[in-house]
Amino acid sequence: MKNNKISIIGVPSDYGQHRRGVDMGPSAIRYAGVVERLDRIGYEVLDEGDILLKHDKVKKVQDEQLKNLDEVIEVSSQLSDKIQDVLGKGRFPLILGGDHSIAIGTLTGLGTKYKNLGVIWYDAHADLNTPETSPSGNIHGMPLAVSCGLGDERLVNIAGYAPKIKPENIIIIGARSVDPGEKELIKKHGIKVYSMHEIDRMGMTKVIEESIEYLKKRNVDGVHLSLDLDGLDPLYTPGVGTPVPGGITYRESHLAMEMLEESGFITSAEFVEVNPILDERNKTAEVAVALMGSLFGEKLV
Ligand code: 4U7
Ligand code: MN
Ligand code: MN
Ligand code: MN
Repeated sequence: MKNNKISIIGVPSDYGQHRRGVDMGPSAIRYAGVVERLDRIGYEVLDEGDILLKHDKVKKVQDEQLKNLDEVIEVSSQLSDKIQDVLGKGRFPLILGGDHSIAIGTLTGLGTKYKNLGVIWYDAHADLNTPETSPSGNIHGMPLAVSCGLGDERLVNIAGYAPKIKPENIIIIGARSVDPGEKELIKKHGIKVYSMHEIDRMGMTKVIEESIEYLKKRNVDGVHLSLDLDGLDPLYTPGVGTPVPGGITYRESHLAMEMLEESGFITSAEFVEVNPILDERNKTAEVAVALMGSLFGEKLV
């Protein structure tokens, strides 16, 4: 990374989905040695601690199609403020989730600085649902749609502006569980998707080369990597709430991270959906940290 100063922000939120435990993700990733790992590569790492969640942890469902909406809004606003603070200090924001609804806050904060942000969404899912199309009502299935200005008004307008990103600046990598409404949005907005089919056919090398070319042509002023650990096959990352078989391998994922680091292109990153309760001996958090090693330029030899 060009920026030698990393700020780690933990977001212990589980409000975007129904399974308990993903709020422990930031701790699990810290125990897996994230600070030491990045420190060893030569970065100046500052752990900014966790976003403090004021709401009590007993979940009250307000709206079945937008579960825990008030809490998600609260977390998003706080995270957006924190990210603006970190960007103001000229540091690289590295966000640890928490479920993927936290990306609403991340992209809100980033959008205040980057007016043409590229987004690489590494995920088994497209996270493009709206309250109308969502099969679950879980907001972790909605962050990309919300950030494009689609969905509930209160979510879309967090921090008083919308949209946060442009659909044509998004690249989804690893998709294999996409709902009908999401497929429509992908077609309608021409969102670039490398599903498992393209990854199998083209290989990860070509997928990342094309992705970098695509975003360069779009003249992006920054690139955010949003990595949902369920993008990998559950064989490697079992500790996720919505595992889908037939996913990206461990080595393909390292290759992707290594190539993104070589591009010198990434200006922020988040690693989400690590759920220690569903995990096998912190395996998923360890994979997250290993991938961060590659993303931040750790060399094999
Ligand atoms: B994640 C789902 F229906 N699409 O909306 C939904 F399959 O952040 C899953 O990618 C969403 O883990 C998964 O509930 C959200 C479902
Ligand atoms: Mn997912
Ligand atoms: Mn996701
Ligand atoms: Mn999930």
